[in-house]
Amino acid sequence: MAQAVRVTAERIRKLEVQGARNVAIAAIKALEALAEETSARTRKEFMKQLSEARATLFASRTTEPLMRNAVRWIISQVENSREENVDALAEVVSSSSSKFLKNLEASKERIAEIGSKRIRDGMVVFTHCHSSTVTYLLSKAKKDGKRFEVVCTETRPVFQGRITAKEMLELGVKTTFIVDSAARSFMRDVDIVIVGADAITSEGNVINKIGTGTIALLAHEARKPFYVVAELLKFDPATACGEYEKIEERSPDEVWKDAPEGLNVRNPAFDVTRRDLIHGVICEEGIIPPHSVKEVMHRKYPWIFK
Ligand code: RUB
Repeated sequence: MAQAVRVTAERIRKLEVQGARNVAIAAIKALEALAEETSARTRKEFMKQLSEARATLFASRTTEPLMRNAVRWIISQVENSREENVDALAEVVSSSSSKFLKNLEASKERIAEIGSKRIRDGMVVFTHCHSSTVTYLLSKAKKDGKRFEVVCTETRPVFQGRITAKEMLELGVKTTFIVDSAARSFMRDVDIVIVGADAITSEGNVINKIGTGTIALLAHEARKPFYVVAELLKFDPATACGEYEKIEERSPDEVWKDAPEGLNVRNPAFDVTRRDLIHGVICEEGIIPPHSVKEVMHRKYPWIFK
């Protein structure tokens, strides 16, 4: 097993790399490193190494279809190539990786461009956890001269909300930091809720950090618009074939390290937000209703269904 892949998978597992986009980017870079350092002498050996890398990366976090789509697509480009020479195959990994990363970057820019228009002067924006897509959108709004405030949750058990809070402060955005269970108390004072996504299912439900589903219900109760910002490649094609998106369950130690013996401590990392609670998915194709994501995928990324 290539060292770069092993190290990356471990960093992803430990949350040293966090958020669906960053996880996907790290996995792509690990494949690039594998291709650069490969000891394989034949096409067969190289394909075996790629397949082992795929299994290791997929196992690092369960609920990350963007990472799976990226790794699958890059490996499929190698499979489709007729090259026998390992250097040439490594070059396919490198060029496909660059192409995927470029597309990911373009999507991020487009999402920020579209989504930042929803931020109006004087708004209070509520967000949960840390989504690099959300914070990039907010930084674009700030650069465009919008004046807004942010309320963000700390996001138990591992406090990714602190990353969001620090980024917002660095941007010069007035930010209020709350415990997750205070969400309802603040919902009536905000104007819009914007969260990221880890996965979008074929029904248009969204999977994001645990607590997102509750926040969507609170937004519904308070009649506040609830938006999800996500690259379309967070869609999981397996859900169109009947699979459920698996929800990663992490170590109970993250919740309570020295919990009393016999106590059942559970730590699901994500939850499902039903599509009827979502105002719109802000993606690279515009703001679309969640139930139409699958159709848009058929048009824009048909390879995903193969
Ligand atoms: C992060 C999380 C983020 C999404 C989207 O969870 O739920 O909202 O991954 O992030 P964790 P991005 O911290 O467990 O990875 O927009 O950066 O892809």
